[in-house]
Amino acid sequence: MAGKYTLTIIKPDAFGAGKAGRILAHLEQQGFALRAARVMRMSKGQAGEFYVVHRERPFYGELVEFMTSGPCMPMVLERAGAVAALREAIGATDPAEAAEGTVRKLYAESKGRNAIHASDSDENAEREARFFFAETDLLAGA
Ligand code: FUP
Repeated sequence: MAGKYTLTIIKPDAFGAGKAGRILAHLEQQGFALRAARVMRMSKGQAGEFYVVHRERPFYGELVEFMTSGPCMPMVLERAGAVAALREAIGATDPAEAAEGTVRKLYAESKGRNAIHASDSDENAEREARFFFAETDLLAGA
């Protein structure tokens, strides 16, 4: 799936505030096509594993708490140059630093509660898509 696909998550702050539809519409307007989606509440184990690269960081515990605090919406999106395009569309980690018109500028509350996740490389997009979706779910959207 390299190149064309990326993995995003509408995080519990945005999902719980009823912003999922607006965020997806915003991304569709920028050329992203929805290829797989689910609504789920992550377990502590799942969130801890998903963010394992951050396990030594001071915010790790808070991040796992937040990601398990309510339902979220993982999705696979397709677009040319998907990973870089989505990183640009979501904006900086801290919404106070995010560019105008980005998802985080429009919808995020804070650096910790920042509305959306996006894979940062093709390799991680593949790993993260497989974390949430079965092979058949991914094939269904192909
Ligand atoms: P991003 O790729 O923009 O989502 O940011 P990172 O991968 O650096 O961080 C992952 C998540 O950890 C962020 F979305 C929010 C959280 N985080 C904090 O809560 N505090 C920080 O200082 C950095 C990240």
